[in-house]
This record gives sequence, C-alpha cells and structure tokens, in this order.
Amino acid sequence: MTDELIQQAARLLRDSRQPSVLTGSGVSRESGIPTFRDALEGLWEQYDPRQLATAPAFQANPKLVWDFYTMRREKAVAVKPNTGHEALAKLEQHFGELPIITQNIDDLHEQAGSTHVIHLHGILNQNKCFYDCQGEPTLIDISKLEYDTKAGPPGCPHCGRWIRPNVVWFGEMLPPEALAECKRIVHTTDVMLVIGTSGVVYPAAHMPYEAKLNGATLIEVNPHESAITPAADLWLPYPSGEAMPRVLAALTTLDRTNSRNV
Ligand code: BV8
Ligand code: ZN
Repeated sequence: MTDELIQQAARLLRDSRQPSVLTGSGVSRESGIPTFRDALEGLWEQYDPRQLATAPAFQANPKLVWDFYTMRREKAVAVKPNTGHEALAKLEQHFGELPIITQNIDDLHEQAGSTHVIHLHGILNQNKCFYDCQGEPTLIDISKLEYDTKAGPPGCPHCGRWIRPNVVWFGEMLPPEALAECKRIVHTTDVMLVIGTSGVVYPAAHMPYEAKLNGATLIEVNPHESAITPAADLWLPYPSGEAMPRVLAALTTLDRTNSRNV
C-alpha cells in the first residue's frame, strides 16, 4: 500500500468542507459478510442473490426467499463492524458530520458509531406487510408474533397476508425520503468517498456521478476496478479495512502539523 495514495486522500479530506460517503457490500466484506457477487455458500450456492431479491421470486416461492433472508439475518448477528466501519465512524467525529449513503442492509455502520446512515436499499432486521396494508411501510415486529419459523413468512397481524423483509428488491422503488436526502447530499458534498461497491446497481450507482457533476471530488476505495473507477479522481486499490484506518491516521497527522504551523 503506497503511502503517496494514502497521503493524497488525506489531503483531499483535510481540505474538504462537506465530505460524504457511499458504501456497498465491499465495506462489510472484512466483517465476514459475503458481497452480492461472492458466490453464495452451502445449499444457497445454486442461487444468484439477484434472482432471489425480487417480489416475483417471493410471490413464486415465499418460503425460499424468506429462508434466504433468515440465513442472512443469522449470519449478520454473528459479525461485527471491521476497521473500515470504525475508521468511518471516527472520520465523522473528526468532521462533526459525515453522511453515509449505504446500499447495505446490515447495520454495521451504526454499530461502529456512525450516526448519519441513509439506507437506500432498506434494513435486513426490519419486516413489513407485503401489501403495506396500514400505509407505506407497514412495519411489523415479528418477535411479537407466534409463528412456525420453518413454515416460511408469518402472516401480517393486520390483514393476514405475507410479511416480507423491509428491503428494496430489484424492480422496486427506493424509499422516497432516503432518495430525497441523497439528492441534497450529492448537490452539496465536495468530496465523496466511494467504498466497496461495484457501481452497477441503479439508482444508487448514479450518486457518485451526480456528486461529480456538482463539483465533488471522488475518492474510490476498492481492491478491484469497478464501474465507478474511471470517474474517480483518486483510486485506493486496497481493502477498506486496511486503507481507511491509514487515511484516518494520515489526516490526523496533517491536522496536527497544520495546527503547529498556525
Ligand atoms: C429501481 C437489497 C426503478 C436487497 C439490493 C435492467 C433490467 C432490470 C432492472 C434494471 C435494469 N437496469 C437498471 C435496472 C434497475 C435495477 C438495477 O440497477 N439492476 C442492475 C443489476 C442492472 N435497479 C433496481 O431495480 C432498483 N430499483 O430501479 O426501481 C423503478 C422504476 C419504476 C417502477 C419501479 C421501479 C432497486 C435496486 C435495489 C436492489 N436491492 N439490495 C438485498 O440486499 O437482498 S441491491 C444489492 O446489490 C446491494 O444492495 C447492492 O446495491 C447491489 C450489489 O452491489 P454492491 O454493494 O456493489 O456489491 P457487489 O457485490 O456488486 O460489489 C462489491 C464490491 O466490493 C466489488 O466491487 C468488490 O471489488 C468490492 N470489495 C470486495 N471486498 C472489498 C471491497 N471493497 C472494499 N474493501 C473490501 N475488503
Ligand atoms: Zn397487512
């Protein structure tokens, strides 16, 4: 990991007035959560997550899709934030404000201490009525329901129809309030850290381009080239769990040097 790239990122952040972050599943990879493109393991290896993360797939086989999310919930309970999540939470303390737009449905950013997290694709640990029968979204706390966990999704206590995870499936609209918040951020941010996303799922993948159009500088952190890399002003080709703590340390040193020189 060359220090020069880390130093460049630290200098861009030092001079930033309104930094922001966009994360994808790569930021949770070092916590042990597979990315969307990682092959699923065990009995799930025959499935492609993108084929399961749709309403038609759920309607065709509610138990299969419900079990897919139950498996992911059980995995998510066992994992902890990694050093990349923790560095982002410390960056928020450094700046006082650091909005994180995430495509991830885990809550590892929150567990690490980030307080301004916008979940574009929903939240794995929340459930709702498939028909939002009491309004959008009709959230349901399934821990209060009596149901056979082996029999697929429980019934909505209001209308008796399916309960589903409160996540955004392919072909579904993103939560309007999350989108509105993103619109505000991409029009005001001057440096956007783009971490751990392949940049292929829209409209989330559009955010860095929109920010750049509005004058922001893009710093990408991803060990592999992504669809966003060509638009990035600086690419740190490293895992976020290694790069982000180094960027944070370099920024802290720059600040200390600056304050000595005033
Ligand atoms: C919408 C929640 C409009 C569920 C997710 C053509 C046909 C059909 C549809 C479309 C189409 N073209 C565009 C669309 C729309 C579609 C889309 O974009 N499809 C893509 C596949 C082309 N989008 C939608 O459907 C969206 N809705 O457009 O609605 C509409 C209009 C009118 C009426 C109705 C609707 C909704 C999309 C949301 C889908 N839900 N998640 C769940 O999680 O189960 S998406 C899901 O996949 C994730 O949330 C994430 O967004 C995406 C995966 O992307 P990444 O996070 O980037 O993960 P990936 O594995 O791809 O990459 C990981 C990266 O990390 C890699 O680059 C890797 O190198 C890197 N990495 C690995 N290790 C590390 C690392 N980086 C750093 N450190 C490491 N250690
Ligand atoms: Zn209902």
